[in-house]
Amino acid sequence: MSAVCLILGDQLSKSISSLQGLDKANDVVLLCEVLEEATYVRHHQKKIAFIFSAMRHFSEELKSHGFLVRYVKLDDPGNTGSLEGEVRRALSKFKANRIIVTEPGEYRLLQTFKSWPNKFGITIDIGPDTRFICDIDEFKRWASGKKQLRMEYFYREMRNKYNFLMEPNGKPVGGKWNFDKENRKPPLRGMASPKRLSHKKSPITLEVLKLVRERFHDHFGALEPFHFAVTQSQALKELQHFIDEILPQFGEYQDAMVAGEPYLYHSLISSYLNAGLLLPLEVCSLAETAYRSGKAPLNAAEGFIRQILGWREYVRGIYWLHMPDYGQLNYLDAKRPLPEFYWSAQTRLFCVAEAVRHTRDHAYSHHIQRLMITGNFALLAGINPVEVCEWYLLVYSDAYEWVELPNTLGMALFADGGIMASKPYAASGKYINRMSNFCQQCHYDPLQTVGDNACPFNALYWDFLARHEDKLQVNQRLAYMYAYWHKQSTEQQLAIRKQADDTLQKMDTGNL
Ligand code: FAD
Ligand code: DLZ
Ligand code: SF4
Repeated sequence: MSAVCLILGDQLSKSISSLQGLDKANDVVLLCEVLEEATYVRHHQKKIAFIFSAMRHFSEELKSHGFLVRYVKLDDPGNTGSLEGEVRRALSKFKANRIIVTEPGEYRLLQTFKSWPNKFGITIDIGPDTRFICDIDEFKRWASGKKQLRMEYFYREMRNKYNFLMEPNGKPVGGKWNFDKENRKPPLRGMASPKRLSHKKSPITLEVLKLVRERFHDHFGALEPFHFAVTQSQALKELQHFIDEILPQFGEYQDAMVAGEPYLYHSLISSYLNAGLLLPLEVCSLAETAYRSGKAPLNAAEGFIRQILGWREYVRGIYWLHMPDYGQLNYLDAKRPLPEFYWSAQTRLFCVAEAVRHTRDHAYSHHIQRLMITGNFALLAGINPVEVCEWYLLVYSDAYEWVELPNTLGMALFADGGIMASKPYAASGKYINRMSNFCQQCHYDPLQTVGDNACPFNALYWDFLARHEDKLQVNQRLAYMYAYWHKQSTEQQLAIRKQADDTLQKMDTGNL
């Protein structure tokens, strides 16, 4: 009897645990394009095209390595539209008596997998997701007994354990663990994104683009131009291009934002890492080598490694530590519906419109735009976390719940009350004006808080602090801002709060 080994659309790595030890003559590897996964949230068109094309290329690669592969295309006759339906069909066709999978990236699918032994009356082996550096149980052990978790301490342990940027005496290279303060320069005048690679579209990709055009044209986002890498070798080329040409500037300008420049010095590798085309340890090793051979400064290499070895592993740990309750948290009781301009980009807030345009056109915007523009606005305006999280999960090509949820619900919205972040990432227009050139092109004035042309972020920022004083004033990191707020006269406070009310009303009626 044989086994059916289900590989999900974000598990496209030959080193994935479920593929190890398969009997190539009898066991069947199943990859299936199913409507359920493409529409449980209505993913961006580029994201669907990227995943389907990468899945089809991966299936060809597996066949060339001698695996017996069953690939079900979305339009194949008989496609049941669900993973469960496709596993059922494969079990029956190949008379298999065992299912093999790797831990999925989303809690809902883990529950589905666990229900299969009962449903199918056979066993299921759920192997660990070895594409991550830190095992889920290892993270749980690290977290256990700690009153408060902080990424920085987790990151230091990972640096030590995997010996990244360490001196032989066990001290961090450069004498510091973290060069974050050197990574916050505002953009220079005329700064533009370096040239990026675009990959020649294979017949497989062209066929997928046609399918997505036909079947998902009513989903958010522009399908073309389509520049994504869809194989491991293409993804490695992009990574090498980033390391050789772009990493040296990554450090200093990580937080900068420029109109018309979605990428700047970011690596654009998250979609590849999250789909299995790249592995985190190989990425970190290349960055360390660039530093050791004098090709990249320490603040760039450390900053980049911290994102992957630190943040990426940490958010995954937080997700699995707190699910399933995590997704329902709403510490600040935020209830407003998501404004229409998160889809249409039709707003006079230039920064938000620009971030939404980048997102619509590329299924990408960089971290600071996600956090300090669309995230910050949703936080200040009190938008319902469930709606915001759904938006983030569907619009970005790198989004899966394990990474999207802690970043959005925790880091951007503070809806977990401080599990992810030690204080809300709330900021006024002053921050956006400093870190971007957006305000120069905006209808609103970042230097004004009250009045017709005042930047909406300003009054919303103070109103946010005032609204949530009962919950936030104990936070030492906000003490300075509360002291400043209390120094304002009652008249000034009332004027600012009225301005915020008017802004929210304009938002609700589509006039912002
Ligand atoms: P770079 O800036 O070049 O960073 C290098 C790599 O570090 C990334 O590729 C990514 O793998 C990793 N990384 C950096 N920051 C984080 C982080 N906070 N969490 C996890 N990994 C990180 N990232 C996702 O991969 N998927 C998401 O769905 C996602 N949603 C986000 C939602 C919000 C509200 C915020 C604030 C951040 C989110 N992030 C998400 C994290 C981060 O914004 C993206 O990883 C990054 O923008 C991807 O672009 P890049 O590859 O050019 O990253
Ligand atoms: C995102 C996605 C999409 C759009 N389509 C599929 C699919 O048709 N088949 C599949 O196996 N996986 C797909 N995926 C990725 C899954 O949604 C992802 O594996 C889960 O969300 C777990 O992270
Ligand atoms: Fe955004 Fe305010 Fe600047 Fe306009 S003025 S771009 S709304 S921060």
